[in-house]
Amino acid sequence: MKSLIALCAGAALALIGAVGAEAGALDQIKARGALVCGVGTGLAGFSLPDDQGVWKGLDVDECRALAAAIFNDPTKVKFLQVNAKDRPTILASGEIDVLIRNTTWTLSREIGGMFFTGVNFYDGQGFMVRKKLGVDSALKLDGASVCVQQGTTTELNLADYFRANKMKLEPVVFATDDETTKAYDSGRCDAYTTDASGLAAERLKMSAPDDHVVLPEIISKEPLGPSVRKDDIQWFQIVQWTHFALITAEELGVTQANVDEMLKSDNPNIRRLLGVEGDFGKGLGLTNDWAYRIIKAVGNYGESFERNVGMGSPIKIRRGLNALWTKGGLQYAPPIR
Ligand SMILES: N[C@@H](CCC(=O)N[C@@H](CS)C(=O)NCC(=O)O)C(=O)O
Repeated sequence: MKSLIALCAGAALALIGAVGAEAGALDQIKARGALVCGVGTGLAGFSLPDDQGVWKGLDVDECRALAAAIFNDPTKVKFLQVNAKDRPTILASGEIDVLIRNTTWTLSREIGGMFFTGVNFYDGQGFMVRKKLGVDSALKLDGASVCVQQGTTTELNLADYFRANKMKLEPVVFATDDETTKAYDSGRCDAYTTDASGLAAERLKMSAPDDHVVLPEIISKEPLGPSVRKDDIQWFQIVQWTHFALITAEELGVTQANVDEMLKSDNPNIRRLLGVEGDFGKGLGLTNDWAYRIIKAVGNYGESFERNVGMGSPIKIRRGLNALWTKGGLQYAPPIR
């Protein structure tokens, strides 16, 4: 009996040893020398390579902010394009460290193993139609054919909305974003539906953008944010607080241009954010200047928003729900203290 207990204890210890020996995400990323970020297949403003093949966008900036926090180098990221329906499996497979791809935080996704760290863009689903269709409300789409992408919340909300309003729906479903927009553009459907941010971005791709109108209804809540696997709380916190650092920097007026000057600030909140005081970065497993590195590399959240999707960008999205909480919006970060 004694020897059996000893054997069991030995086996248990070996098991604990094996689990303990498994490197966490942060160590794996450091050993690899780059973060692997799952992004969209090409959505202007969120994740799209520019003419030189350099990835740009609001989601891309969150990936770069993570690379800056870890390596002090925002270029140490490999971008993997992930199609809508493949998101849960690719995240689960370990091929990517984090998914930052206009992905809506829902209960079923979280139950399915995608753990959302926050919301980097508050969105909602809308519709686009041709002006010549003469429709001014989504409630007038009874019997319409609607182009929609497979494996999205969009597909589910569309069915709910038509059912709830007792309208007949003819969904025309495509596997990729590109196929969906091309089909609508070629006249295959009466309407096109996706997140409002996606409508603003995809409209630019249409052969005659001015021939289309976005209808006033927003039919759902689409809180878009990064997600990670559930097995690594340190990594979860790094991804979560990287976004909070971007928000906090905006709130405190710390920008890419003034961050070096701000190191001399007397404001205790700024001193803690930039690692002049406290051991917050080390507590996350990073260095104390983690947020300084982030802001130096990509700027604060407001700067990233304006550059990628804001009124000065081709996409022209207002801050709206994505304004800071101090300006009537929902973007809010817990205190760094
Ligand atoms: N937020 C929705 C929809 C996300 C989505 O995949 N949208 C489309 C159209 S905007 C898309 O494919 N986007 C990006 C891409 O593939 O690059 C979801 O999480 O299911």
